[in-house]
Amino acid sequence: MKLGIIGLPQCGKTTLFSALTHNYNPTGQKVVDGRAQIDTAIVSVPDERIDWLSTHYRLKKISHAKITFQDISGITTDQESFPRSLLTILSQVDGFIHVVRNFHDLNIPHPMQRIDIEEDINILLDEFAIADMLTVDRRLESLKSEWDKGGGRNRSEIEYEQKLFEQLHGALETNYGVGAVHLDKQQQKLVSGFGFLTSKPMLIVLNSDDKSHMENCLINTGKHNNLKTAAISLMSKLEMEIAQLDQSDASFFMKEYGMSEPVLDKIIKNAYKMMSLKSFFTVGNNEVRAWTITGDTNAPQAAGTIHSDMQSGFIRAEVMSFANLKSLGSEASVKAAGKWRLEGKEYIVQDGDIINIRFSPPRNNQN
Ligand SMILES: Nc1nc2c(ncn2[C@@H]2O[C@H](COP(=O)(O)OP(=O)(O)OP(=O)(O)O)[C@@H](O)[C@H]2O)c(=O)[nH]1
Ligand SMILES: [Mg+2]
Repeated sequence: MKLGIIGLPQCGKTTLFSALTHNYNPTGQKVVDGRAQIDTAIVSVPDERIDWLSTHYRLKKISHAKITFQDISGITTDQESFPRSLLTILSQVDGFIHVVRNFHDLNIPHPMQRIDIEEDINILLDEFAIADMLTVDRRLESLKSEWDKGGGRNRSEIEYEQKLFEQLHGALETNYGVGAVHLDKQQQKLVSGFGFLTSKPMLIVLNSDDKSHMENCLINTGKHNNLKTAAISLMSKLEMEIAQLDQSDASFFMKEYGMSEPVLDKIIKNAYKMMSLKSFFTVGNNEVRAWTITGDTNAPQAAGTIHSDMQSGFIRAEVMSFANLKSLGSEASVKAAGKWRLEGKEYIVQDGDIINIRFSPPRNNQN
């Protein structure tokens, strides 16, 4: 799972990135087109359930689910379109954390010399819509030349794709994101490789400098319809300073400022909710491990996140819920209460499921 931290210049992206990833080493830095810079760090998803499981099963090795954060700078208000390499980076993330400036500081220039949350959000959404429109139009052009040339693909296939991209064009023209267009499985396949920016979920983070600026999170994204957005407010600068303190000082300051949880927990919780993500657990090979899946993942697909052989050779999933295990105290009691289940291919994995996959290994690995 990769989340890109984006926003207008000097809105606080790097400050938030530092607060989120303070305990982790950046994995690398890439310079894109001179102007943009990308920092990457992989962090563990905090989850008390996995700690409980490791104590319960007396397994020392714990693997949390992982999230990659990328601090993506280089989106400006004075460029006609995104440089190609920046667009590639943006199109490869699973979701955006869109930082919006909500702090007042005369020493830090705002590109438009004013603070206006909704206007800033809409500037960036406009840029995303334009970038997607260019991609759609480029695809339509290449489909047209494919049609004109003849030979190659079946004409009905080309026509089918043309209709689809015209539909996307129409949606973008009327300020609907690509994500608002209902696509069937075949259409999703045709569209997925393009990484349309307006089809990705976006968590809007108002970067405030004062608690009083944090109250109202209801944001009007104006003319942009049906985008999958959610908004929260936080004080990135303070959060970054707190992230650098030791545990007891951090707790003191968090209490002082009425913060109920660390910034990493808050961001991840909201990102999971917005993207309908779930965690399931596996226990075995001396290890308790958490895995992240999207909301509608069935048992074989979940098995595939562990290993592709488990998906292709999927037979059944042994399932019990974390809540049942915790409240009943042992696997035997869960079984005795009839809450341990064998599930098949259609089963939609639930958040907190503890799963053991039964599968037949591929033939070439069998003796
Ligand atoms: N007063 C105040 N300053 C802040 C706050 N958040 C960030 N800053 C400051 O704003 C400046 C810009 O913050 P960055 O985090 O570097 O912003 P950025 O979005 O990464 O900037 P670019 O990468 O250059 O686009 C820094 O000097 C921060 O210390 C805040 O809540 N209040
Ligand atoms: Mg920065």
